[in-house]
Order: sequence, then structure tokens, then C-alpha cells
Amino acid sequence: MPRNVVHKVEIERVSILDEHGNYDAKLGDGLIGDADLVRLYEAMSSCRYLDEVAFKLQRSGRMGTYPQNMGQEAGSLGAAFILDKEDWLVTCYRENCGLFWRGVPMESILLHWMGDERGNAMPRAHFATPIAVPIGTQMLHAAGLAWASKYRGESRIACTFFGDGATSEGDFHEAANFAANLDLPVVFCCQNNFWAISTPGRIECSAPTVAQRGVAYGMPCLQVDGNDLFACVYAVKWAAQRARQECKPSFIEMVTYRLGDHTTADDARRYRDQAEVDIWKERDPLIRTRKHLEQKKLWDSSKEEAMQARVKIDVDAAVVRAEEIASPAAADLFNSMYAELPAQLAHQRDTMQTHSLASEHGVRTTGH
Ligand SMILES: Cc1ncc(C[n+]2csc(CCOP(=O)(O)OP(=O)(O)O)c2C)c(N)n1
Ligand SMILES: [Mg+2]
Repeated sequence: MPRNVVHKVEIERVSILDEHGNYDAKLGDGLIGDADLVRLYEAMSSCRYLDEVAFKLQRSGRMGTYPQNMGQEAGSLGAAFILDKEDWLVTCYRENCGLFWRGVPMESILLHWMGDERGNAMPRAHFATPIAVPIGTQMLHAAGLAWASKYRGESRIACTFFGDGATSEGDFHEAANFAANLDLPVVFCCQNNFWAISTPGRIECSAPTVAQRGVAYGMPCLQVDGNDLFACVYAVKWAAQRARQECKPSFIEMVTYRLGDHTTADDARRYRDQAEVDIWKERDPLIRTRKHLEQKKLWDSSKEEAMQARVKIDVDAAVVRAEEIASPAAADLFNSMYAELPAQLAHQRDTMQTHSLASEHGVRTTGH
């Protein structure tokens, strides 16, 4: 029997504004208006400043572990900008910029990393799910949300963000399989920053592109320059259209880089070459967007100075709000898990005593 090719795969890469300032006017046509571009640049800048402040808060003992977003602002921001305000944004922990664009207050993110879960209780109006720290869970949530939307006949789609490492988790494969086979309106956005903490991409994905993992499930896939705001908007627009009109999922690989450590609990100098970091510093999404704005005469150093001053005021005020919030009532620990609180837990809540102490008071604490 002859050997025939039964399937061939090609992955396209989209780049509209590269790090040298080259701009593809044809692909970029009508994507982002001038006024919006200024606002988007300001959004990235304020997110970046928040990152710097959060790092210092952690180092001075005022915050727990914090994952800097530095370098990865464009992807989630591009998505939040182009999606409908009522599409689900289902993120992990490096999508602050998109969440802020949605209206999530900065202090919510600070509070969350200060250990106060009220920060992760996203108001329904933002159509954002809580930040997912367990790797990969949110992709399944996105598939479920999209399924619910389809079932109810709504036009709302779900856009989920996850890292390259997350595509090696079973959760990704289950979510992709589910979304593709049930025809669910999901936009899968992988922020490929080449590292899963200290594990390099080449160890966790042997294929030349992460996008191929989406192809395996029959999804159309695009790779984009994830530090190019225009390319991110372009790709999410393409995928969102397919999700809304055809009720089908797509996969976007956003190639990016985290310029900081994995989190404040990490020291990336122990496993990454400075030369690699330096290359990516040149590709910073903020720098190229600013240069582009300057070329278009929409920005200059005095605007930059005024914007930085505004950003500082906003972020500093968010820190004050996060630090000055009244502590939650201790009884809240008990109040959200059960419709009817079991007797032994009710006793613990009422006495604020532990399991063994509660036993001393004659309350049965186990069924055995
Ligand atoms: C289920 C689970 N396993 C392990 C971890 C520990 N962990 C935290 S971040 C991370 C790497 C994630 O890498 P990637 O998906 O590429 O995201 P990135 O941090 O690079 O944005 C791991 C293994 C976790 N949080 N959850
Ligand atoms: Mg990664």
C-alpha cells in the first residue's frame, strides 16, 4: 500500500508591530483607534507600576508571595479590549492588565496576594472569574462557562488564559477536548513565556510550537507575538468571531516572556541567562507601544511624565485601600461552605475553639 499524506498542519504567526517599530498597516487597519491606543498604553504602564509596588510590598513584609506580570501585559489587555464586556475572562495570575481594563480594582489584586480572599471575589459585573493559582483549573471553568452560555442560547463566549506549562496538565487536554467536541465558544490563550517556573519549555513541550497542541483537538490555531498589542487584539478578534458566529473554540499561542521572577518566592537568576532576559527587555510591549505612539505624534515625554505622576497617585491610593480595609469577621471562615453548618462546626464557630477543645466540651467531632 502506498503511503499517503492524510493531513498537513501549518501554523501561522501574526506580528503587526514588532520590536523595531515596523508596523503592518494592512493587518493593523481599524484594529485600535488612536484614543484607545493611548488609553491602552496608559493601562499597561499603570499595571507595570503596580507590579513594582507589589514587589516592594512583598519584600517589606506587607504582602505574601506575588507573581509579577512584567512583560506579559499585552495579551490579556488586548483580549479585554476586543472582547465584549460581558464575555467571560477566565484568567490565571499574570493577567492583571486585562482584569484592570475590565474594571477590577487594583486593590482587589493586592488584597488577594495579601492573603485576603475578598480580593479574589470578582464582582459579577466584571465577568471575570477568580484568579486561578492551581495550574490549569481555569481552562475547564472556561469550557463549562461557554457550555452554559451555549445551553442558554446566550451570545457570551469565554476567553481563558494559561501558561505554556499549563498545557502539559491534564486539565488543558480535558478542556480542549470538551470544547472542541461539544462545539463550545471558547478562546484558549496560551501565554508562552518559555518557562514553567524553572522548567524550560523545551522539556515540557517537544513540538516546535505550543499551538500544535490545539491542532490536535481540531481547533484552528494562531501563534502571535504576545508582546505586540495589535497582534493580540487581532488574534482574539479572529477567535472571538469564530466562537460567537460558529460556536467553535480556537487556540492562540501568545509568545511572550516574563521579565521578572516566577514569583517573589523565586530567583530566576539561578536558571535563566541574563543574556536571554536582555533580549526580551528589548521586546518589551510597553516600549514598542510608546515608540509607536511617539511616531504617530500621540505621545511625548511631557505626556509620559504627567501619566506616570497620575499612575503613582492611583496605585498608591490602591495600596492604602488594600491595607486599610477592616479585617474580615473570623466567623466568615465557617459561613460559606455549607448551606446548613454541621453542629460541630457551628460549635467551633460559636466558641472559636479547635477540634480537640470542642471535644472537651462534650461535642462529638467525628462520626467514627
Ligand atoms: C496543579 C498545580 N501544580 C503545580 C503548581 C505549582 N506551580 C505554580 S506555577 C507553576 C508553573 C506554571 O507555568 P506556566 O503554566 O508556564 O505559567 P507561568 O507561571 O509561566 O505564567 C507551577 C508548576 C500549581 N500551582 N498548581
Ligand atoms: Mg510559562
